Amino acid sequence: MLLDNKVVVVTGGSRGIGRAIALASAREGADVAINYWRDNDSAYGKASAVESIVGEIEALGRRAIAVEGNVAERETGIELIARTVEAFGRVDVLSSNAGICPFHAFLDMPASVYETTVAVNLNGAFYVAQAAANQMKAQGTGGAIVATSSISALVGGGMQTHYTPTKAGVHSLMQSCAIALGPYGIRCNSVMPGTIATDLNADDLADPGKRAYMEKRIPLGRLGAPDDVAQCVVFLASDRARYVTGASLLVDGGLFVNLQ
Ligand code: RM4
Repeated sequence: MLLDNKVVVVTGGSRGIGRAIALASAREGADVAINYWRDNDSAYGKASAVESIVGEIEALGRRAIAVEGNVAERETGIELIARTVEAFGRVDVLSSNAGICPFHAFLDMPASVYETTVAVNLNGAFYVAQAAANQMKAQGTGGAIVATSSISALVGGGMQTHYTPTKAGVHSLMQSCAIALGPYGIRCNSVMPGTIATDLNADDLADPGKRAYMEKRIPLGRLGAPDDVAQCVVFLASDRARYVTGASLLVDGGLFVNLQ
């Protein structure tokens, strides 16, 4: 068990990649604290998925709590860590995963779309990492932070001019946190998912032409699945990556390198 009796915090853990990370962590022996943002659930026109994920983790014989809050607000991270310690006594791993990507053209993008995307994806990642790292430092036994950056940290998207800078920022945040937190034995790394089929891009990929174009661009010939990313997060969170910090891991089926 790669995360045996560890306590793992996952932001954006009720759906998509975050849900897969929460389940994969539980399967590897962890107890899990899940952050979710009910407004975001409704933004996808779905009832909150958080109740089912807690039940699925408990069915694996592990403990789970769910804490609602928008990570863009600094207090959410502080409350999330406090509730986790209250429930499980400690925090060993943070999966800083919460993120949004409301595809939108650049020239007429409202300030609200840009500012909300930055607030959730970048500010949220900063605040939650800071809250988790302070708890890990106080515990004195190190820890691991794995942020969900993106292939979009490295390349652009014409409908993602608000989003790609935040993913580049998350990547850079982990590099700097690796330096700041190394003295406390806290490792900081990021995963860079490619095109993973989730709610985040369901509307975008509902266009058969767009989906076929992306699949054709990927050497492994398929879109990624959330668990493809979750397995890499578990590795970076585990002791198998004990000498890995400040690194990033592309999880993209070869998409990034495929020029021709
Ligand atoms: C990723 C990448 C994918 C897109 C998601 C929403 O960073 O750009 O292609 O589907 O974001």
